[in-house]
Amino acid sequence: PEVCVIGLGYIGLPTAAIIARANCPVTGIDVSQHVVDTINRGEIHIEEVDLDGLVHGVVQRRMLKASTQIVPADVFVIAVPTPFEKDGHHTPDTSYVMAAATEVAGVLKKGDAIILESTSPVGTTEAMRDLIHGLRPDLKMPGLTSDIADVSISYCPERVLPGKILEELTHNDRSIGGITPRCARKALAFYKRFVRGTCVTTDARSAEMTKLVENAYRDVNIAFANELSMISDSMGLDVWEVIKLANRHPRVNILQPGPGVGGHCIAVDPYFIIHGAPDHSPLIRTGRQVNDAKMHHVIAQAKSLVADNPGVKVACLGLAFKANIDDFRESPARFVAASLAREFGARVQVVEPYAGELPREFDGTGAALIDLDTALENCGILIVLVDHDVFRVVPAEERSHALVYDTRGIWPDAKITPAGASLRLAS
Ligand code: SAJ
Repeated sequence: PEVCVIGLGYIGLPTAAIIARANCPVTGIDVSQHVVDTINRGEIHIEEVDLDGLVHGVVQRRMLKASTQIVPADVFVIAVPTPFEKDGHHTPDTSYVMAAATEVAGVLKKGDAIILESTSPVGTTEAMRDLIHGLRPDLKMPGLTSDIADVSISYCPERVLPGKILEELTHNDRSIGGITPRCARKALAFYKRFVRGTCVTTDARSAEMTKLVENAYRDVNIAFANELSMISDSMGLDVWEVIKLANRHPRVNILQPGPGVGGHCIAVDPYFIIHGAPDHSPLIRTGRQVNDAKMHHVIAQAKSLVADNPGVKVACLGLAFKANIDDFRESPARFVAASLAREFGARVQVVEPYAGELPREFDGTGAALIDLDTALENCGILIVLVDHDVFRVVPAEERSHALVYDTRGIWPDAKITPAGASLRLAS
């Protein structure tokens, strides 16, 4: 089939490239002319392991091209962002999905399949169907007619991990939710072309909820670890030791505390559930609050460590939202480092091997981006915010001179809380 992938971001572009590799001609649609031009040159505008080679290859073979204009196709895959509104209520914003569906409606023909991949509140796929129904009364829509529908509409979320997107797009199992079972079967046949994991069919609403539940589950579990870290701090206990020991229980598997939860998924998707069922989601809501509070706890602790040691240079290690990637979106590390830079100015340095320059919020603070060796030589306070492998392997003797605040537990020999660190300096 001819395929049209709408939205060429972190999910859409790798998906388009993998479909193209499976020998389906793909047109990728994006609102950004820059993105379209970059891809048509065989280059990419995002960083992801092995994506550049793959995109270059499929563009050269003319299996993938990009455009700002929608084109007719047999299968439409929608992978546009679904943020939430900054209205204080975290209301899900599905306007990009509906705008994409409106575009698709303009070129839709009998026999086509539409697949929504964007993380979406429960009911979005049906709302999209209703919108298209209004725009194209000439086509019979699934779930609204007892006849066989003219088009199929499904919800098939991705569940890939940034940094492993290509591998996980191919090998992860997938939930495929049709508005009707017939829609699901049609989408299943499409995914079987390029997915090696097991594809399980269900209804669209269950598939929508499944995606949200996966990320809410992880958020709540990280919140448990973060809450433990704050409890342990207050009791003078080493949380990493406690978790390591507890995880020896055959049915306990506690995640790792950190400086908060970042990225575009785990810190967002739980709100889609909370918004859909506000009276029945106290645990999920509290999980979000705990993870946000953890970041403010880290800021407060880091600030008191820096304030208690006047004149000592500070290195913040890491800005990315998690280890070994160059993604700085919604990153607690970045927020903590910027907050320190605003308060302590040029005393604060940042080490981020994955960044070429500091983000804009550091402008005017006096903070500088330095390399790891310089930080180890010049800084008497090291604040570990990201567990990049390059930080993890720094030997103890290279950092033994420094006060360490390790929010990720990467240096088990230097697990010193700010209180402990001040004590050590004083002695
Ligand atoms: N984190 C911790 N402690 C942990 C694990 C993670 O503090 O033990 C933090 C990370 O540092 C990061 C945040 O949580 O700030 C999220 O990182 P992550 O690796 O848990 O997840 P993402 O955002 O990279 O990708 C998630 C994945 N979802 C799940 O694991 C349930 C991925 O499979 C989804 O496809 C992706 O969200 C998405 O797009 O929805």
